Amino acid sequence: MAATTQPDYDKPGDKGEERVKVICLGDSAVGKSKLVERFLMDGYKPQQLSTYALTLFNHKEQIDGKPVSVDFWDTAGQERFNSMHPSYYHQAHCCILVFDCTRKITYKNLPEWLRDLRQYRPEIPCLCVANKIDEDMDMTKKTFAFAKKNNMPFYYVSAADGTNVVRLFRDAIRAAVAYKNNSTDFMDEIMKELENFKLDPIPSRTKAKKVEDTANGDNDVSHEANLIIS
Ligand SMILES: Nc1nc2c(ncn2[C@@H]2O[C@H](COP(=O)(O)OP(=O)(O)OP(=O)(O)O)[C@@H](O)[C@H]2O)c(=O)[nH]1
Ligand SMILES: [Mg+2]
Repeated sequence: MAATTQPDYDKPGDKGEERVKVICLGDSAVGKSKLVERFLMDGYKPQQLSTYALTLFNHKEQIDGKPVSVDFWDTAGQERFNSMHPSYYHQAHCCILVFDCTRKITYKNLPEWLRDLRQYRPEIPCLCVANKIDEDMDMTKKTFAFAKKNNMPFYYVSAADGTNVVRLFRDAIRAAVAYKNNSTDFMDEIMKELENFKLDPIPSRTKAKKVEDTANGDNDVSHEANLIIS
């Protein structure tokens, strides 16, 4: 489905639900699209062409018993070279900032992404993500100072095996809703939770993820659209 106008996130959805917008940022091929795919479809196909434009995925979720309609916006990392269209940032309530822990340059570029984001959305919560930990579990022993320095929650994840993906996206949605409702202490809560959070070894982790997803059974994609912005 193609659309030419942006949804208005200040207005409630068709059924009166809260609407939030979550954007993904980071270099090309860090796994932005695969992370969204893993969360929404609980699927992962190794190959995929670069995202060619903007894709918008809608997802319904219950937060504290209230229905929330979330739009995940996904764009291609290489757009940074032509500078990102301001509409991408417009009305965003939360950002997932991704790097590939097997490619140092993608980590080094994070400050630039953050600078771009802050130009348009100075206050929104931003979650920092090291993706592809399945390729090298030793990466989880490394400290990546960028997140701490910028006071961001930090997640080791893998779109390939699902590690931590549900947790990341749930936190992103909760942070987006909290931001929209002017609740300021939510990020501190996430930071505290993450301090006490340990990764399990791979086999049980993958199993646990499956059980969690089945139990919740709410990862349905009700809407996907390519948004063309002129
Ligand atoms: N091993 C491994 N490979 C991954 C993971 N996530 C993504 N990939 C691979 O990395 C490549 C790029 O993934 P995408 O999701 O298309 O990356 P992107 O950030 O959306 O890239 P652009 O759309 O170009 O900005 C694909 O070949 C994926 O299969 C992961 O967690 N582990
Ligand atoms: Mg993509």
